[in-house]
Amino acid sequence: MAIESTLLIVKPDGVRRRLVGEVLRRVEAKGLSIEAMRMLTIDRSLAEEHYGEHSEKPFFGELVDFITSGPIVVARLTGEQAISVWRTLIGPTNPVDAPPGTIRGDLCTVITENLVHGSDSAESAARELKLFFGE
Ligand SMILES: Nc1nc2c(ncn2[C@@H]2O[C@H](COP(=O)(O)OP(=O)(O)OP(=O)(O)O)[C@@H](O)[C@H]2O)c(=O)[nH]1
Ligand SMILES: [Mg+2]
Repeated sequence: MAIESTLLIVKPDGVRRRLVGEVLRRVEAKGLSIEAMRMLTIDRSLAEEHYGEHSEKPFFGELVDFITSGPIVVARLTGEQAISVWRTLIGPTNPVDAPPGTIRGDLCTVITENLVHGSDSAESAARELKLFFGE
């Protein structure tokens, strides 16, 4: 067993489209535990820090505009190999390529408005959980 924790974000499109419950239903049905959760609207400086690895990319401005455009839901998920399990539930970055059965494959079509975020490694999970939950 390798119990891990990871960061979930339901992005502003997910909140606007009333898909928070649908996302959390899938998380819980899979067997991950929601150990902490809150809703907030993030400012540009937190968004730029969270997505710092993409600061030189051409889509960075659009990404920061979008993630700060309304309330998001953040949660700490814990369970067996939670980091990769959560990424598998989400599906590939571009919803056009995401297979049915994944959150992005079932529920969205546009790469910027791809509904949810999941930490992509143990290092990212530790860094991102500290940003949003201080631990
Ligand atoms: N317009 C555009 N947006 C992109 C592109 N690549 C990534 N993004 C956006 O930037 C976000 C972060 O990119 P990545 O970290 O590489 O993708 P990800 O890990 O699947 O997505 P997150 O869980 O949001 O971090 C993605 O969720 C997309 O919304 C791209 O080529 N074009
Ligand atoms: Mg990412």
